[in-house]
Amino acid sequence: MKFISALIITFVTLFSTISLVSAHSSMLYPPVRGHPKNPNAAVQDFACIITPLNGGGGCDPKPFPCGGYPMDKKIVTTFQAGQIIDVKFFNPNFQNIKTANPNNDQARHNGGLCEFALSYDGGKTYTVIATYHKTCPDIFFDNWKVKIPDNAPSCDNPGKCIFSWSWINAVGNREFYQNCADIKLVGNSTEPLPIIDITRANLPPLFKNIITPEGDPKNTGNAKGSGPLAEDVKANLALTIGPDSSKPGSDKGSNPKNKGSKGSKSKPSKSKPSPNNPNSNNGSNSPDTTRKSNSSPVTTPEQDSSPVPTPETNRSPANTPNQGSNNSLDGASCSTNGAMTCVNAGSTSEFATCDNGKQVIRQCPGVLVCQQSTPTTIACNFSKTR
Ligand SMILES: [Cu+2]
Repeated sequence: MKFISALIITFVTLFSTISLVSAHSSMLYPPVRGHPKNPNAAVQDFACIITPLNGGGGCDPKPFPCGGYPMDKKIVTTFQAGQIIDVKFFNPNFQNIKTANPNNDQARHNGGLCEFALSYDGGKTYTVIATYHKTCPDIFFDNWKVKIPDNAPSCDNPGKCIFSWSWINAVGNREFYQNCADIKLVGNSTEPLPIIDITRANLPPLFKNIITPEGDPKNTGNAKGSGPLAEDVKANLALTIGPDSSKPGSDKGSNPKNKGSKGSKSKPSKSKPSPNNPNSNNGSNSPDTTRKSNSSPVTTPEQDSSPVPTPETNRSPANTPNQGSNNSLDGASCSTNGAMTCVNAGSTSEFATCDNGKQVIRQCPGVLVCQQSTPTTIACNFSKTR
C-alpha cells in the first residue's frame, strides 16, 4: 500500500484521471480513515482508498482491519446511543451526484452485502449493527440508515472506537472491502455490546471462504440501483442488541431468561469455534456463510424480556448450526399463517415461518440464535458478550 498524499497532484486532478476507468465506491459519511475527502485523515490515499483489501487495479493488498490506515489526526465524529445515522457513499467518478447520469458506471458490482459494525478495540472484534442486502452500496442513495444501539456504551479511546463498513460484492471478483471511521460514542450502558462478527470472506488467505451474496434485482450492473431495501431499513431500525432491559447481574446466571439456556458463557464446555478470537475465524466456518439474504424483518423488536417458554431441552450441544433448510420443518404444512417457530431454540439461528400453509425456513442474522418468545413469535438474540 502506498500513500501518495505528499504528491502535488490535486485531489480533483487525480480522481479525474481515475475516472477514465470504473472506480469503486467508498464510505463518505461518516468520514473514513485514509480518505481524501476526510480533512482529518492522517494520510490521504488518493490511489487506493477505493480498492478492496485484496488489492488490484495497481494497488497492493491492504491489511485487515481497516486497510491498515492510521487513525485520524483528530476525531470529530460523535454518535449517541440510539442515534440514527444516514450513511453516505462516495465515488470519484461522480463528483456531483445531482447532475450525474444514473446510468454511469459506479462499479457497484450489482451491490451485494453491506454490513455496518461498531468496534471498541480498533477492529479486532465487531458488533454488526446494520445489514443491507442485495442493493448496497449505491452512491445515488444517501439514506443507508444505521441505528447506534440504545445500549451501546460510550467509547472515547482514540483509535479503538470504530464505525466499520464492509462490503462483499454480488458480481465480479470475489473481494472484501472495508472502510473504518474513527468515532466517539456517547452512551449510558456500562455493559459491552455482544460480539456479532462481520462477515469475513473473500480475502484469502485471511478469510478463506468465498461467498457470493445476492445482488440488486433491479439491474445486473453498475448503474443506479434500487436503493436500500425497505425490509432492511425496517430491520436495522428495529434491531436491538443484547440483554437490554435486564442488566442486573449483567453476567450469565443472573438473567438466564434472556439467553435461553444457552449458558452464553459457559466457556468450558461448549465453546464453539469461538468468534472471540478474530484470528481463528478465518471465515471457513463463519455462520454468515450460510446466511441467506432473504432475512426479512426477522429481527423482531426485542425479546421484550418475555417469558421465553423453556426453549431448551432440545439444545443438543452436538447440534452444530445446521445448514439452510435440511431440516424436517422446511416445507412442512402448517396452519397458523405468520407463526414463527425456532428450529432449535436457543442453539441455532434457523426458524420457520408459516407462509400460506407451508413452513419456510429463515435464519437470524449473523451469529444470532433463535429464541421462542411466545408460541408463535421468536426473537433473534445473542449468546456471547465481549
Ligand atoms: Cu471492481
